[in-house]
Amino acid sequence: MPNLIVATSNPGKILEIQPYLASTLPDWQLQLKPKELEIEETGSTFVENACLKAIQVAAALGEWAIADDSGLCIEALGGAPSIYSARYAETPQACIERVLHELKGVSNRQAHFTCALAVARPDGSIALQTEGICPGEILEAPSGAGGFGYDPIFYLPDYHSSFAVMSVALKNQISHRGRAFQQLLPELVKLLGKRSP
Ligand code: ITT
Repeated sequence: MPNLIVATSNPGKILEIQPYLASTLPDWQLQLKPKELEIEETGSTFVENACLKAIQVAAALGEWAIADDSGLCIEALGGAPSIYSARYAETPQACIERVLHELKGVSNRQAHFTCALAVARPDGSIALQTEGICPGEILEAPSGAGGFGYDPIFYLPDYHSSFAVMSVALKNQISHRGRAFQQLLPELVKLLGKRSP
């Protein structure tokens, strides 16, 4: 079986990405990026960082690779934390606390998540890239224990709940990552569906 390297170290992302790839590319072996292969995210956009991760992992291993760069953009904070979402504080819990502190007394709670996906060939060139967005609101306090990252404070008015209350399956249907995958998968099947190693 040919290998597709999932170029992430984030367990929350892996849990969400795996079902898409496993059902779409059953003839491919999904492998995680080796932990010691660290990529510096020096891009200035989600797409640039997703491409950087996919390119460097593919080129280092000589295999196909897929990468996700994502984050939360909050209107009242001028779009922050954006591409710095993972680095906004020391831990995911501290990231949430920082956002809630910065939004204390702020009535505009509009925000969106963005997810950029990039697929690189074994020679390190980009084959596919796409982006998905999911609008929502920032809660006053965390709600729910599921998901990862900022999920407990990201509220979906249409579903009357935060991402952290939803099943992975429902989150995947409506999330930024889900939307990015819905665009990517038909192209990915055309590209890799019938390919042998
Ligand atoms: P990799 O680079 O190894 O994939 P990372 O966590 O560093 O892992 P990013 O640089 O793309 O990845 O940062 C994404 C951050 O954005 C993530 O750590 C969360 O804080 C946040 N985030 C992205 N998608 C999210 C989601 O679906 N739910 C909650 N938080 C999310």
